[in-house]
Amino acid sequence: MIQRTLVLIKPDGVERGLIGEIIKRFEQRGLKIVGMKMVWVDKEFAKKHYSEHIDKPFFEELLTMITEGPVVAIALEGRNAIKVVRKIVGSTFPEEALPGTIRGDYAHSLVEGRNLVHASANEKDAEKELSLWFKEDDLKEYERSDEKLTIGKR
Ligand code: IDP
Ligand code: MG
Repeated sequence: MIQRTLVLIKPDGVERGLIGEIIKRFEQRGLKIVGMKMVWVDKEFAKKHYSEHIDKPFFEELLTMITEGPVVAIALEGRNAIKVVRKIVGSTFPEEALPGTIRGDYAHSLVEGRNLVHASANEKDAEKELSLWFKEDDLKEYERSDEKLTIGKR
């Protein structure tokens, strides 16, 4: 199934100079970048993005973390993109994340919610998050030259 999903390079990823390293991993895996921008969101916006966590004890910390600097928002497309992207990102808690994943290679502990990246968890979240972060026009349709091999027929 061809899916689209949202990835955020969180402020800690941007501030540590890991934008290129992180994007490279999705790109080289064959996922197509269909939208990308840098944004510095406010708490109101952050509350919408993290609305599912409103009752969690770490909610305030989460809002502080995601608003402490600019983030890079990326819309990715590919076959089973949601699952593939979550695998590339690795476990929420970096100490559990396997080497070879983004969190497993560049983070070692969840300090104040910082684990470099966000990735949509399922189809419903992907749809909600993509429409929050991107306008329809921001997402581009084009062909990657390798997509017959990596995406296949639609
Ligand atoms: P995910 O990002 O791997 O999908 P979620 O459970 O959806 O993980 O949590 C969203 C984000 O909230 C995490 O990526 C992390 O930044 C933060 N977070 C999760 N659990 C904790 C916690 O126990 N303390 C502080 N922050 C947390
Ligand atoms: Mg999540």
